[in-house]
Amino acid sequence: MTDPKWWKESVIYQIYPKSFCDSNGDGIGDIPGIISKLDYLKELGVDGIWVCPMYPSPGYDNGYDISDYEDIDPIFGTMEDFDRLISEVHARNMKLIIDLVLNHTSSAHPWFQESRASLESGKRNYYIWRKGNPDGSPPNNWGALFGGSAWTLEEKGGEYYLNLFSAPQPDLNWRNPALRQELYAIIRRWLERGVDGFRMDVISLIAKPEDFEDGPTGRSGFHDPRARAAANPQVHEYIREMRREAFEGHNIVTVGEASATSLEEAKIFSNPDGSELNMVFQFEHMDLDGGETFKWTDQTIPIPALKQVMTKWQLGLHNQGWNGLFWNNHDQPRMVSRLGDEGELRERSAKMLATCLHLLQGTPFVYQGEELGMTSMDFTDISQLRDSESINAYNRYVSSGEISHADMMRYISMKSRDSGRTPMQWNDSAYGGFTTGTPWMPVNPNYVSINAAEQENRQNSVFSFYKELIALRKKHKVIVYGGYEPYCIEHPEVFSYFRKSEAETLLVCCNFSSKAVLFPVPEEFGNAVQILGNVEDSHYLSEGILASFEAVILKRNGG
Ligand code: TEU
Ligand code: CA
Repeated sequence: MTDPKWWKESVIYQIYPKSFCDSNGDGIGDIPGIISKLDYLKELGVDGIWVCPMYPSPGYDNGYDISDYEDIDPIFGTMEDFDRLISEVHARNMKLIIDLVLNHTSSAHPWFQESRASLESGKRNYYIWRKGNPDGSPPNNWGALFGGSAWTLEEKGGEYYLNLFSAPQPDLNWRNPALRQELYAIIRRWLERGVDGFRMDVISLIAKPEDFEDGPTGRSGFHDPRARAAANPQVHEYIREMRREAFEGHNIVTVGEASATSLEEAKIFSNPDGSELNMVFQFEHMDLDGGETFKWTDQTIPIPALKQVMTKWQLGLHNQGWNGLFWNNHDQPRMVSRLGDEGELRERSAKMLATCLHLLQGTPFVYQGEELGMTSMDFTDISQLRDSESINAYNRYVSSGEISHADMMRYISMKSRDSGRTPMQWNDSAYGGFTTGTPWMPVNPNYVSINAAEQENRQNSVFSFYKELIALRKKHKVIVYGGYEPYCIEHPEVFSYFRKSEAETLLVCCNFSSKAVLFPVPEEFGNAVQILGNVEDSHYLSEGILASFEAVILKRNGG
């Protein structure tokens, strides 16, 4: 069962517009900047791009707080610029996926302004309002992801509104059919404009449980309500309705950000019958360093657990759903810093990580700079940070004396979203060629050696390796449609698996260790051919030795 689809055969490039390319020297990336780099993306070989939100926004959460769903924020350009982006992307035979944030709006959105104005407001039910407890405390002990309670008291009317992320991001009330219809109409208008799909922000959280019960609290003193919100079956009713009312009849791709979602739920979201979304981003592998419970530590990702989690999602969604594959995005520090090497073996480890991800089943996403092996940032001072999540956490834990300044800056460098948001490193001129002005956030000083200009035409660069990997996907359909079978799952350092179809069998071996290791060559691969690797002369086939951070892809002889 292969069920061919263009979005299964694609590789998508993620752009965080604020940090991609600034065309007018105001220090903020913009749409003309993106357009100027489309040839670079074409050269890389990607089939489409996903651009993070560019709607008008107060910018509390860098655009994930939308105040108008149907316009472009002036910091990024105009609607004409956006239309030009669509046609320039299409002219290069690529697809454009935009980000839709339908779980919440900005508190500056006119709907919320109207909703908060009075208890009788016609838009009151666009958001979720509840009375506090008799003692005046919030309705329950849920915490907001970026700190504090998930409930904010509105003086006027004396009720609390729900905000799962932060007070400036009030949650929409999906129980209200009028609200849902407004959202579907917005989607239809973007489709008319010509976009090719949507990445749907925290779509798993749109349906809230009716009871709003307290839950167990964590170190923050609050209950993290995401798993509860994600487990509400009504989410599927809403998504099915949205598909019927907004997506039907369009050859688009829909990618659900499935925050706090189980495998069983993900199967429903990405059901191959097409009744909901096309694929999901799951986060279990991202949370293995403690992120899900408390991210401000120096815990790292254990390789055996990583292999188990990836294998679970590979086997679990095979023929029953579809994985959006990623190591990096705008909410994550750089994977080469988390699991690879920032020093001498940076390039080799970046290529190993790429191999491991791109050969899995699913649609690979490349986050800007990943194709260069860009690293996380070493932040030393809070003034260098921009993300409310990190700033709020710093203020809370350092001022209370729970975590020292030095430790917190180290945790922030290792774990914060800002670590993945430093501007794209284009060349070795000032600010990495990102801007001619002053960048909105610091550029990683390693741009002098790590940059696109240095890598584009160098044959053994990370960039060239990504090109090869992306091309390989077009050549070997087994990468897209074949089955996944783990190999030596108990090995502590090597992540290895087969990809199998009737025509071809591949073996992928990725050494996540900084040391050389012995790793058995399967008998039927004795006379296999290596189709890609990241080490010049590999001793794997001949001696069963994988060098530090080595990755090899072998093709079994005779299919
Ligand atoms: O993220 C949702 C989410 O739950 C996490 O990825 C979260 O941001 C991260 O674990 C915190 O460290 C989405 C967007 O990708 C993110 O940028 C937004 O801030 C968030 O939703 C709210 O819209
Ligand atoms: Ca700009």
